[in-house]
Order: sequence, then C-alpha cells, then structure tokens
Amino acid sequence: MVIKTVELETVVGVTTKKLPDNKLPEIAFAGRSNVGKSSLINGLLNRRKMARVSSTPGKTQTMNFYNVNNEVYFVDLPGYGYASVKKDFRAAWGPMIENFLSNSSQLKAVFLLLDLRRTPNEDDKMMYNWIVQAGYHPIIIATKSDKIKKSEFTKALNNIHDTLGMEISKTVLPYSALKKTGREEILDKIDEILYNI
Ligand SMILES: Nc1nc2c(ncn2[C@@H]2O[C@H](COP(=O)(O)OP(=O)(O)OP(=O)(O)O)[C@@H](O)[C@H]2O)c(=O)[nH]1
Ligand SMILES: [Mg+2]
Repeated sequence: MVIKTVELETVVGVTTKKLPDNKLPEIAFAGRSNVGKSSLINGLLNRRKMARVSSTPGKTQTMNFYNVNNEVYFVDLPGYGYASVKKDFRAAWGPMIENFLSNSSQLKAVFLLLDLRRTPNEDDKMMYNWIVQAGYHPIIIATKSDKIKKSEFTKALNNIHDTLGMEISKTVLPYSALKKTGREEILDKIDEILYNI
C-alpha cells in the first residue's frame, strides 16, 4: 500500500457517540495508553504530526477515523489502562469501543498493540477478548522494538503469545516508531486484509 492522501475525517467522542456510516473498509488500532498507537499511525502514514503523540498517557480520548487514499480508514482508538482514566474508560469508552467492534459493518481487522518489553496485563487480555468476542482475530503489533536487543526478541514475542494464550501460528509483528522497522510488514498485512493478496 502506497500512502497518497490522508485526512482526519471523523472524530467520535463519548458525547458524540454516533459512529460514522462509512462506505470504505476500516482497520482499527487498539492498545493500552502510551503503547504507541498514534506513533504507529503517523509512521504508517508517513506524517509526523497527523495523530497526536504524547509522553503523557491518555492523549487520544476519541476514536479518530483517518481516511487514507479514499481507500480505507485507519481508526485510532482511545488507549486504556491509564490510572486516571481507568474508571471513565470502563464507563464510557469501553462500551463505545465494544459497540464499534461489534456493530461496524465496514471493520475488516483489528490490530492490538502491545509493548514488546512487557507481559500483557489484565487490561490487554480484556481488549484481546473483546476483539475475539466481536468476531475478529486480533493481529498483534509489538511496539517499541528499538528498546530491546534483537537477541531478546524471540523470548519477548513468545511471552506475549503465551500470556494471551494465542495459537502459535498467529504472528506478532514487531514495530519501532523510532526506527520505522516493521512498517512494510504491517502495510503488507493491511493489503492482504483488504485485497486478499
Ligand atoms: N522508543 C520508542 N518510543 C515510542 C515508540 N512508539 C511510541 N513511543 C513513545 O511513546 C509515547 C506514547 O506514544 P503515543 O503514540 O502517543 O501512544 P498512544 O498509544 O497513542 O497513547 P494514548 O493516545 O495515550 O492512548 C510517546 O512519547 C512516543 O514518542 C517506539 O516505537 N519506540
Ligand atoms: Mg494516541
């Protein structure tokens, strides 16, 4: 997939709630606050500041629909698990995300971002299960791969597999927003999802 045009087209918040009635396919990105969802989206889109990135967790508090090439939407979901938003998340954003996952007719795939260095926690398992319950196979992206040595990758990737109880055949794609490594593999995966290639 070659990125030609990008536009933030729709923003859905807890007050606006109503999901867009999109005609193009949607690809969603979920994950804990601060895991690097917005950085990944910027990296995939080759735009430095399209999605807001912040070292303070809880930056993205809305569902942001980026129209890419008039071909597909990339959907940046609000991050979960950050202490001060935990209660709000469960009360408001949780149902909003569950509603989107369960009811969007255009949603083709959900990427779940996990920090490569960390063992997935209860919140990650909850999101993994929401995705599965909505009828999707979560595609795992292990972020911040620049923070550990290449020789530690296999162990870290297996740890993610084991903690989530994933079938061993399901892949985990490592990504670094810093080095842009893993970008082509993720874009190829998106082509595969959209065009069966
Ligand atoms: N070293 C390194 N830092 C990263 C990487 N990806 C993201 N970061 C940093 O992690 C912090 C959080 O990144 P964001 O992209 O804002 O994370 P997010 O998942 O969108 O967070 P919320 O919007 O709060 O849900 C920022 O300081 C980023 O610069 C990466 O691959 N490597
Ligand atoms: Mg964000």
